[in-house]
Amino acid sequence: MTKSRTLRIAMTVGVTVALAACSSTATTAPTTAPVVTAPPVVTAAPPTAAKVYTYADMVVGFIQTGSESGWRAANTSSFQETAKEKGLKLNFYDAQNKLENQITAFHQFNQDPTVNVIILAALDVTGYDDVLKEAKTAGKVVVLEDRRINADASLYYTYIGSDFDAEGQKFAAAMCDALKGFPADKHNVAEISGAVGASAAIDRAKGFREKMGDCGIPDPTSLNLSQTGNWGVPESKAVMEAFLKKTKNIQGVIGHNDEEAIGAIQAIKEAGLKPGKDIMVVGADATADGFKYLISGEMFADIECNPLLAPQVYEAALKALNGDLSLPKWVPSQEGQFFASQGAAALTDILKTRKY
Ligand code: GYE
Repeated sequence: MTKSRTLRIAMTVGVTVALAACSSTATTAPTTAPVVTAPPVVTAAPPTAAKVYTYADMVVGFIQTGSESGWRAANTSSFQETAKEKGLKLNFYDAQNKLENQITAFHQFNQDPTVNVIILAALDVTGYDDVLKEAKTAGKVVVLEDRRINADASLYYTYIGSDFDAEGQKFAAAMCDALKGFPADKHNVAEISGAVGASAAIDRAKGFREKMGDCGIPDPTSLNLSQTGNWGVPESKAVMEAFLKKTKNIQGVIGHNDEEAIGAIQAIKEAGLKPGKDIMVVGADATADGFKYLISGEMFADIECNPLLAPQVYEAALKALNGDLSLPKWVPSQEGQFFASQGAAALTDILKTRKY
């Protein structure tokens, strides 16, 4: 047998032995079965079922804008009445229309270990990032109601509120309808806008400008006929008085809420003009006060904005407490619009069915 063959055989035997040795426990049955003590069976306690939150467990820190309008009063009532109905604890804070107050309250709710849900009606579209991040770190559920903000969507669960851009487009469509009887070159519309910085005002103004061209309405800003009325009657009346002192060549006015439209109507009448005839007025919110001016014919149209958001908002917060994050980042409110042309009797009947 040649040397190389002997070497090959030796090598084969060596490798075989090595493999066998590696798996010796597998091929050589032990002479006595080793006593294998099975590891102790740990009967883990059944996983504790995750807690299922109910409204009784919900403690809400609600940061309201203030009490600037009939719409706001209805919005506040919705949260207070629904909290009682559902048996949740509501810590209500009125920021008196000051952003700094909202930030302070938000921080305090973040520090309160009993609060598990924070609801914000934002005065402004910016300025909340720090307190939102603090809330996230503190594990609070945050829901935006009424107004959207410009913040990272991961910092809140969802926003429940109106499509204000769509409302602005409804302003324009209603005003185009109202001006049908006016010459094409007599479509000058004044704008009394909501509080500066509020998403409701920003987006209603934007929506109006997207559609005003449909009937040749020039941009109120280009006519120097656009100014905030800060959601209130007195300031809006003064704004309209100033507009009318500047020019009588105004055929329409939009108020971003009913109080602003009513202030404009008061100024129009005191200037000896007839609202609903000389100057067409469109408001928003469709509150009981707005309805009165639809019924009298002094307001041509009122664009509805739903303040009764509490049931939806509390339901969303409870979902989040129970880990259900399936809602979209925005849940738009459902709303319509009303016209003087529906007639006083029909509008009076509708008003009887409304809560605000
Ligand atoms: O139109 C106005 C209130 O954010 C939709 O704020 C709300 C607006 C509403 O002051 O009346």
